[in-house]
Amino acid sequence: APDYDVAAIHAKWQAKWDELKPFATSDPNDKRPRKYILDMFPYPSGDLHMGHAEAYAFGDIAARYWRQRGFNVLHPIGWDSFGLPAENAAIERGIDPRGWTYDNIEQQKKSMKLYGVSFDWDRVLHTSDPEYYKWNQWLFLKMYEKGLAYRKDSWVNWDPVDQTVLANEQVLADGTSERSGAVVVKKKLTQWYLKITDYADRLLDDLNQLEGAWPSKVLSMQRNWIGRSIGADVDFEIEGAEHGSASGATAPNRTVTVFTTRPDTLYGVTFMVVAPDGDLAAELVENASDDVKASFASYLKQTQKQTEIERKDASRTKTGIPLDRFAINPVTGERIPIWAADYVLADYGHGAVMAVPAHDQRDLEFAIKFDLPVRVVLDTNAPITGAIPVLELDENGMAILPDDLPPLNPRETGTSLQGDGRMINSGPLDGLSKSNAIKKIVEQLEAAGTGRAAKTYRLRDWLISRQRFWGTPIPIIHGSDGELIPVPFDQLPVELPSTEGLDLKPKGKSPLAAAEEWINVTDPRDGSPALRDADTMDTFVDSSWYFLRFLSPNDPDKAFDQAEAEKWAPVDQYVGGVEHAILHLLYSRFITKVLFDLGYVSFTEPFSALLNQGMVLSEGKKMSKRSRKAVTFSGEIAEHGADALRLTLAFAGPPEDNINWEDVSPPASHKFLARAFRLVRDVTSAPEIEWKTGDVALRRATHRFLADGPGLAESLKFNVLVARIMDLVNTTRKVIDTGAGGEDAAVREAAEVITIALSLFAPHTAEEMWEKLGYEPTVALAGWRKADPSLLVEESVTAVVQVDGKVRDRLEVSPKIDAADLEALAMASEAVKRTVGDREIVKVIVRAPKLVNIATRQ
Ligand code: ANZ
Repeated sequence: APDYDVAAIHAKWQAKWDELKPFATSDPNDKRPRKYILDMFPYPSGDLHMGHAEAYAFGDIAARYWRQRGFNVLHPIGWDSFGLPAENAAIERGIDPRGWTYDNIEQQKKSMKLYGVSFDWDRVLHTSDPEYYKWNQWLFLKMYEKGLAYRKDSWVNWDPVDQTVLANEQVLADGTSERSGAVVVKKKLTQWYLKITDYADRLLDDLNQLEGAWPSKVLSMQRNWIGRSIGADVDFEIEGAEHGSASGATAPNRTVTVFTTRPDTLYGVTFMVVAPDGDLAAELVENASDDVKASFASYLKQTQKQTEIERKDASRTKTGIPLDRFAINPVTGERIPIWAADYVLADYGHGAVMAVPAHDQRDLEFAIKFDLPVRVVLDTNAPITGAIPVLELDENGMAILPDDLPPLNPRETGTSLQGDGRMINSGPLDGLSKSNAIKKIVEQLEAAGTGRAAKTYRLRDWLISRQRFWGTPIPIIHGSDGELIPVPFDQLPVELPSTEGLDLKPKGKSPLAAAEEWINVTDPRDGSPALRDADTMDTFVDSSWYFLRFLSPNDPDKAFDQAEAEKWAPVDQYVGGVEHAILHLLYSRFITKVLFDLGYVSFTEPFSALLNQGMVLSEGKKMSKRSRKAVTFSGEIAEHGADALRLTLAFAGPPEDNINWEDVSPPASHKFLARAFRLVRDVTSAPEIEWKTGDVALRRATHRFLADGPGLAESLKFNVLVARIMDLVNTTRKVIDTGAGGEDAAVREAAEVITIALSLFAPHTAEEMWEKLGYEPTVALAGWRKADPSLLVEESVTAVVQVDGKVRDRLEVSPKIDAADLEALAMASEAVKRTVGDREIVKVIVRAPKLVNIATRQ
């Protein structure tokens, strides 16, 4: 359209929004109800890309929708600005990561403004600002006070490229680093951990609250990640070492506890397996013969080369070595050999397994390979339904079972016996089903003090130390006596030093350790020389609570204002990529629960609803930073304008689906916007027009749209809502061109409703239309109109029913009713039935939708 000047309209309204601040949320007297709509904040690596374009389009549609519904909407943005890309770029170019980071932030901020996102620009935060990371340190110290932050020495995931440790969550399924792509190796280090495992049950159980509000895929990924297993801990005595210590004395017995999900199989245990890399294995071989020690040492070396993923791979050929030590089965008193094998993991359960080869596939393969006994204790061929028969006992007190089929032999078939059945070879458990046997054996173990019901989780504590520069310094001082001294709260933040003279290159040790002036401090206890902790925090600490900082982003005295948190939080709608399904969301949920326990918030889940937008693909590939194709955010905006781009993304399909850029058309979106724009040009009536008049069919269409819109927006069916706007534009155009014309009141009404609805998707165009319609800015706060219920009922006409020429009934029917339906309705009429009685009907004449004439013979 000649007067639809895309560039001018965009520039004009972006400037107006900066001036009018219609999206600010700081007025304390604002009485509107509240909504908190949050987009996951970006990492400032270069300019925004198409993935951002999609996510921010959807978050903005939600924010703009709720404003139209009369809500005070908090829609903030900030930057997740600590992290490795900045540091790596700084190393590459020999510059300070600060410059790179804040330059990129400026660039992205500019792009967001060009995109017309309705952020509250008065609440911006950057996690790399000391004003922000001070509160990471505060949070850390609060958790340290509560025993939720601790240091331990253990095998950690080491990224050999980035030269830093990684959390378990940062190691991909193929054993590589999600950051650098390098194969992750194990390294023993003393590191800081946050005790997320204390919250495992709550993190799991509270997912039920999110059912239906979060994508089910994310819920199940979180459940699997936490991985709760229910079973029992069983204590096995370990016989003292035979090859005594140097003094010749035999080591005393000690107890080893194993975790099992199948305590019912305790009578089928024929050996024990411990993790080669656990403390237990080291202890068991301490007094061993030189032969055992040597073979153990070489097996340990071999184990350490394996990734956790490889060790968990069930298809691998089993390996292991006997430790020449023995354990005593607590219920049978049997003496069983102890082996070390890499399929047992040091940090799961207790790092030791009671092996039941008849019923566990890994144990069976191991037993077959090393010729260890296999004893079936659950007959999976035995019937388990029906009443449990009274069993006869043989001379050994074992039950004689009325079996049709003999139990299968796993050693012959190579397949362990799974499923339910009846216990055999299990003394007092014989004849019981699996679940009854579990109940009974756990009771017995508890009574004897040799075992107890127990749970184990896949979730590990959150390792937060990073040996890198560009992150939050850990606010701990190491005294010369090894004491850990928290930096006093009033000395926070512990600020990062300047990079002058610092070599940031990764070398396995934090670059901060070499910052002489920074690292050397005095011990707060006595003024003696002491050292700062040289590591920085995992940046997922920064993003675990940022949604709260937005509520009082400039508060110098506290992390966030509790009263504001009560008003706004939790987040009503969170929007972001599914790549955060585990890490960021799990950590935020954890920290929210910690803050709840500390009394800082009154809710236990941070994000009430979650939308994972799909990806924008080009030629079937993700258009991320790494594989960026010709399609760029800035390029698309320059070519089509923000509105056409946003509309294209919203119209492409359900927001959670991926979009193939080849399948969509920004030019078509532009054409539609121009068409909508021309409607407004053709409205010739004044704003103060008398409503409730004009073309009735158009009014019905407009009010049907008003009635349906909210349901579509709230169920995030944005694409359907766009299609409905397009329909209404077409209907209105027809009335202008071939019906009542641009002066008709119904045309103005429709055009105004279209403009308000379009403000969700194409806000610049909608503002210009609103102004052309004769209103002051801003259309963003115009308000969604109420549908008139009288225009929503379907139209009806009155059909007359005559019997032998006399009117007997009148029926309200649809004008579109067909003859057969109308005849059926007429025949079903009580009045007609009464009149006709048992007379014979000779003829029925139907003129739908107005008349039915029934002739009878007397
Ligand atoms: C005896 C048994 C018999 C087991 C049986 C299973 C089947 P999930 O379900 O994953 O929690 N296990 C325990 N600790 C282990 C470790 N550190 N490394 C490797 N495996 C370990 O698995 C629990 C089962 O995995 C436990 O139950 C134990 O084997 C094994 F017919 O105990 B079971």
